Amino acid sequence: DKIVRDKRKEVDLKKSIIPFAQLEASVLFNSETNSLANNLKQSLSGIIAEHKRRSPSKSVINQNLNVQDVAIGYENAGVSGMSVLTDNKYFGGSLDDLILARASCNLPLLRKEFIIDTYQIVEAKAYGADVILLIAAILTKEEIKQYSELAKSLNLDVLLEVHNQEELQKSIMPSIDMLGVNNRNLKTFEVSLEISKTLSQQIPDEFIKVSESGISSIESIKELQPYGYKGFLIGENFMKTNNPGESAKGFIG
Ligand code: IGP
Repeated sequence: DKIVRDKRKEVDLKKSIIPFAQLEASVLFNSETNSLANNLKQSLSGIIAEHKRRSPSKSVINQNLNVQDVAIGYENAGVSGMSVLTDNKYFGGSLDDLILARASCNLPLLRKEFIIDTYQIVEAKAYGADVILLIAAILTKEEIKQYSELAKSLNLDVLLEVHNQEELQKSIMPSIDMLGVNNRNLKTFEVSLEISKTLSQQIPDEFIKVSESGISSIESIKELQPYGYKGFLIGENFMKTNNPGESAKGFIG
């Protein structure tokens, strides 16, 4: 669809400016990784708090905050990890946001991006990410395998996002650490926690389960825990407030 086509153009343009080999060189200076998967296993809060300025479903969420303050706030609140949107066109994010978050906190950082090329994975590592997101809806099984194996070789954790059974079936492979079930239908933007509940039974125990999107209360988390969810990706609910860190604290207690 449109997002993927725009992303293709963006990545091709970047490759012409910073060649792959040059990008790879900067990775050498950034070999340490902070594991989100381990944090979720040790069941710290389980909350993966997102930095998101706007979205196609909601347009503006919050344009007044700076990412450093948000990162510090989330870390103080005791979240298990932070997600940083780096897509500019649809979400108003950038790689600068990732770098600034990296400089401001020690949380495991997820690069939230539409990954369609290995270039973006090396880039994620070079800009300080610890985890990448792979979206099953826009990748073939072979791409999921290739991209997740590259990520593992760079010491990055992999969060694979699915929305239905078919996507889940093609995505189950050993190079995936965490399986994220997106409660939001990316085509209709409709949100339902039932999707997490239904798909949970089909996720093998060796994968850490993460529920994504539309989580707006502690009750939602309590509702999902019996289904085996250890991670909860929350964006809008925190970002729509003036102090996302404080809002996250309210979810952790
Ligand atoms: C966060 P919410 O409803 O709490 O703001 O959702 C996160 O799950 C959502 O931003 C997201 C997303 C994505 C964004 C999930 N998968 C893929 C962009 C691309």
